[in-house]
Amino acid sequence: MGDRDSTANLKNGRHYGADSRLPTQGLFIHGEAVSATSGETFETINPATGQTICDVQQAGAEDVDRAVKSAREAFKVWSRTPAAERARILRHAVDILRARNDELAELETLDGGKPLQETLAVDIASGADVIEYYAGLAPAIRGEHYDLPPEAFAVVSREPLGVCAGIGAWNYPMQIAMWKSAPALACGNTMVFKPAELTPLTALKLAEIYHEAGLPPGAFNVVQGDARTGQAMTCHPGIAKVTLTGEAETGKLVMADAAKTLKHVTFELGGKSPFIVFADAILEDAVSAALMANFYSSGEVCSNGTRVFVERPIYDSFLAKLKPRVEAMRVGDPFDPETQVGALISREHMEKVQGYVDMAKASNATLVVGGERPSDPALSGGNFLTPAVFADCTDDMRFVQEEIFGPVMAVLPFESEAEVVERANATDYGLSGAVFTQNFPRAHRMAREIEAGSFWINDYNITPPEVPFGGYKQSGIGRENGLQTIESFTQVKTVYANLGRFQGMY
Ligand code: TXE
Repeated sequence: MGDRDSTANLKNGRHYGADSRLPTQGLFIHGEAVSATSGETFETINPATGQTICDVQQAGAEDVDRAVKSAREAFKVWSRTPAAERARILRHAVDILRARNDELAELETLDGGKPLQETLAVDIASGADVIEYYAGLAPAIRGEHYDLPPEAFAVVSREPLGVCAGIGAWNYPMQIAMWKSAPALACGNTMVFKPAELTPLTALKLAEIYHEAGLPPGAFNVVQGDARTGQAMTCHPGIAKVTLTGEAETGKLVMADAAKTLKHVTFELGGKSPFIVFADAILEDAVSAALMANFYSSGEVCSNGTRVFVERPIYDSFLAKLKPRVEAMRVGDPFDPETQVGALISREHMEKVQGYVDMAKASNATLVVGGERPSDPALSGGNFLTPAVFADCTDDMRFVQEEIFGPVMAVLPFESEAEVVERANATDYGLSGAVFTQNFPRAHRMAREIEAGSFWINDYNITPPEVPFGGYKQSGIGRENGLQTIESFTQVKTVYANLGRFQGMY
């Protein structure tokens, strides 16, 4: 994929641009780029132009088997590597990631259509921070000793699981690869990772960087492909755990396949989260946060607060302040540093989102702004939609109940705290939520009452590595980040030692 960070490769100061074309991409197995044996390829398309970036080789079952066998070999070495050494290698990878932040951000923008102003600031950095966090924890992974008088003791140790499968979604491709591999590798596991077929490129860079940092060959392998490749992983007997980021329906399919060999699973799935604004909120902050909670990454964020509940007394003023802010948002070329709303991931996904917009227009909801294809002919080849706001929504509307995963905000009035809690929880999802209020007791009552794995008070979508992230109900199983995640990438062994003679019963 082009020469790495050689300045000669820079074109107007960039490694990648809207017109970048790359050679065919393959897999990364046992420390090197290799070709798939399936013979099948698929294209990865630039969402902002509709142009093909490159062909990518589809990994078949035999390729997955090769990757798993390589990872099992690597596990013998990596699981026996001292934790301090594992930490050093992971920290070296962090240094390389940070040094190559801009190059990797440009590649993420090329492949995913997200604005460079986002990928430069968040996509690589938020992953590198998590790798750094787990590198720091690796040497602290320990067991316990129990003295069992008169002549025994027990030792409880934490051991890695083995080969883990990471399966990523397309909205934060490299961050997801880093959030899944960091705890896995810190705990001494090895990983076979499959990025989403719509965004295959940056995971290969992560594999190269891990290898350059000193990870043993096979400790982090990358296979490419669609659900078929994913299924070859979730059914593979050599995989001990599956960690998936994707839709809830995909989670159910993966859980069923993983069950056949009783694999450990962690799922980060979809959401339709409540964003609740009380009359005593700082209105300007609530409006700014609602914009970020609905339109960041063109709305393609699982934890977005897409059901915006506004207390009746400020309902009109909230909308009055919101509308001009949305109208002013800059939709366009994601490589333009001024662009705030980039392209949706694919033509198919854009049409799905447009379908929800049309559904909302046909309902009794009021279109406040947006939901159109931009008029600029230069954008006609890309998957662009202007950010949409619908007001006067009701809970029974399909676009209010279902995850759209695009720039569509639903605003709903409410009269009381008890009412909004009941309505906010009336969903099969439970990923996130937020409240904007200056009333301290009420803020904490809402945090307690809302059924979600992450809840923000007067903020939104802040996910530091120290705290766990994940969903209640059908938004997921398990957590990513935080201390608890060490437990989901290790297993506990109890060793009981008898210092005396065996005391038989017979
Ligand atoms: O998901 P898909 P997408 C969710 C987000 C949205 C979805 C969008 O809410 O619902 O992800 O991402 C592979 N066996 N989150 O469209 O289609 C597939 O190839 C094995 C939540 O990519 O579910 C891809 O790599 N694998 C998240 C991956 O699963 C299968 C944050 C996801 O595909 C498979 C970001 C199968 N049967 C997005 N079917 C969070 N909660 O943190 C598909 N795949």
